[in-house]
Amino acid sequence: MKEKILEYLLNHQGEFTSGEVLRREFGVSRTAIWKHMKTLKEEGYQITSVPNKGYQLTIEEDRLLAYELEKSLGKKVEVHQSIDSTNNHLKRNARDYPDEMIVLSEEQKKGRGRLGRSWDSPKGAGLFFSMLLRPRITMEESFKITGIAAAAVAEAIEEVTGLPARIKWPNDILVQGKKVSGILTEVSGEPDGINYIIVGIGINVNTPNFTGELKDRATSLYLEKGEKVSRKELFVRAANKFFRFYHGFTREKTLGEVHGILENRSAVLGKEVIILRGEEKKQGKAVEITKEGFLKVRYESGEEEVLSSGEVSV
Ligand code: BT5
Repeated sequence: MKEKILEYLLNHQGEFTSGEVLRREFGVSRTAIWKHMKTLKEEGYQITSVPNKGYQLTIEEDRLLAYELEKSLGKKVEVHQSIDSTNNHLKRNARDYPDEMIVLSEEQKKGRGRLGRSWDSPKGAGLFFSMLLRPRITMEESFKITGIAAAAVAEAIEEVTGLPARIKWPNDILVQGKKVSGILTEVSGEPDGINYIIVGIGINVNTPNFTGELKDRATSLYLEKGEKVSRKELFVRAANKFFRFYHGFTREKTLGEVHGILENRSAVLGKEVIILRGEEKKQGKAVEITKEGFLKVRYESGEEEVLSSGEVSV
């Protein structure tokens, strides 16, 4: 019912609709209408109510609306105004939510990076979302999901903004050498089979500035392009691409075209890199992105190593 009322208001933007009209249209009491309006307002919809006139919905530009995103993607989408972390939210609800469900939030109070690091998620300017996946793959294969997400985000950024997006293996997207997006893939399961995977993606879209430690290392699409970028368009494109690559992978069990994207867009390939493992630091040259999406490095000794995860700095 709530969705039906929302759709009605969306179709009547710029005008007031009285409670009585809605009551007749949907055959529910005015108290029920009032309660749905209250819920919609709590969900972040800007609804003005004026006595004797009724309700009016105003959609701000580039507002993320679950109803609209669901239509564009054909998947279940939830949009929160504020949340601790979209990854945490999916983890808490993994049992009840459908496969391929997507959760976005306008801000995150405890946005997470890898290894207990944090992800800056200020209100309204970015895209912070997580996807719940239940593929029939092994724990080892699940590593490829990060590469699939990175390829999708990098291509989507370039197609929507025209900015060159590079992938810093394994989970960062850079524009002009600065981090614009990060991916956090979390897996629940056993070595031979997984329960679910949560892929969380953060993109600095219209973030106006960065302070502190992020000042020199982070950037946003707005800062690089010099104009605002549509979060809606970027999200739909990135999610559609992700699912196209992901379905190809679960069908074929290979990365397919994603491998080429990881190679061509790599920010580390052919470069001297430092491999960080806890306290240990090793220097080597990034020589290959393998068909599995792993990074092959060659050390000064001539010894080579294939990394399936980890931390690399250029
Ligand atoms: C990541 O970790 O880059 C993964 C980030 C994933 C964020 C998404 S948002 C939706 C979903 N819900 C979550 O709670 N998380 C996911 P890592 O490689 O560990 O990088 C973390 C480091 O990036 C931090 O230590 C900072 O140095 C830097 N950083 C933090 N916030 C940033 C931002 N907004 N832009 C660029 N760099 C940032």
